[in-house]
Amino acid sequence: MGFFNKDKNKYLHGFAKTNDSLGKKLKFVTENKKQNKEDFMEQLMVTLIEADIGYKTSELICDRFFETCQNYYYLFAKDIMNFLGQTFRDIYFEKPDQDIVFNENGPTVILMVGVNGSGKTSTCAKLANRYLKEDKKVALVAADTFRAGATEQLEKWAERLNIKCISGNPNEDPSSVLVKGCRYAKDNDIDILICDTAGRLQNKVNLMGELEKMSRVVGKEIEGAPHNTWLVLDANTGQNGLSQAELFNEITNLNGIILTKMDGTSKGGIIIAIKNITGLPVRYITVGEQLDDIQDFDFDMYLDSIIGDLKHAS
Ligand SMILES: Nc1nc2c(ncn2[C@@H]2O[C@H](COP(=O)(O)OP(=O)(O)OP(=O)(O)O)[C@@H](O)[C@H]2O)c(=O)[nH]1
Ligand SMILES: [Mg+2]
Repeated sequence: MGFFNKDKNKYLHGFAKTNDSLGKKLKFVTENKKQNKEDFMEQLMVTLIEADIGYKTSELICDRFFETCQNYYYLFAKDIMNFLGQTFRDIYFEKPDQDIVFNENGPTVILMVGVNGSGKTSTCAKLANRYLKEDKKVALVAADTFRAGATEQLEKWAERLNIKCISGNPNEDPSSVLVKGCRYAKDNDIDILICDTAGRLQNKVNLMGELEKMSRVVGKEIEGAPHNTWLVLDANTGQNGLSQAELFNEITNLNGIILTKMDGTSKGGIIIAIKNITGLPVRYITVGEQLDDIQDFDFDMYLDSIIGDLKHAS
């Protein structure tokens, strides 16, 4: 087995459950030859919705698929999977992915936001580890001054990674901790400053207002900051993830999503739904609790996990 295959297998491991669910169900639907066209479309729709693709996007996929296929008298399962793959791709790339923003003239500030328990703090550590391996100088900011123990949690990760963590006091204004973080980063030639924030529900107006303030103050310290504001989204939250993405985006100008706990969900369809509805690209996925359990999101690999078995279809 060549290096690429090994790497690919490791990568596909992150989507193992998506493959088990969406991929296998699609294969089952497409290979079930006894059904008529209407039954097939209905089953396809149900399968897509069950995989968290959401009603609106599932309907779009079915419409596109129907349009493409209506000129064919008979379709082999392999062709159906091919058409579906192409439809997924068309929908995903309708809004082109923007690259991650890196600041050429100073520290790049990444603000991690999301609801409680989505994986923000541990993802800060995984990202830091990732950028350290790329020889970047990284520091963390513990701007979750709200939850008891949150600062210590990030400080522990920083200690493990042997990097600086800028922290505040309990209940200190998180914006003031961010200002300290930005100043430290400028004074110490930090390349990447990763800022953890407190978990907040997207419908809590005052907490969302606090996020807006945080974005504003870092912009006054470092030009263009925050260069990246990423919503950390638990892949298991299903359709609520869409509402999180939409509401956080209204307040903070998100430019990416990190999808966590992909190792625990079979519903990877949310990726297509988020991209279709919000235009936000998935930057990374996390697939476990270890520092190395973070992967770049690669659409081709993702698609391969869903329809990669099509060569075995008849
Ligand atoms: N299995 C698995 N667990 C994860 C993953 N990412 C995070 N977790 C776990 O999810 C739990 C919550 O993670 P945190 O990083 O503390 O989440 P948070 O968003 O900072 O939480 P709050 O600060 O309370 O809002 C922890 O037990 C993590 O180890 C993942 O990719 N896979
Ligand atoms: Mg946290």
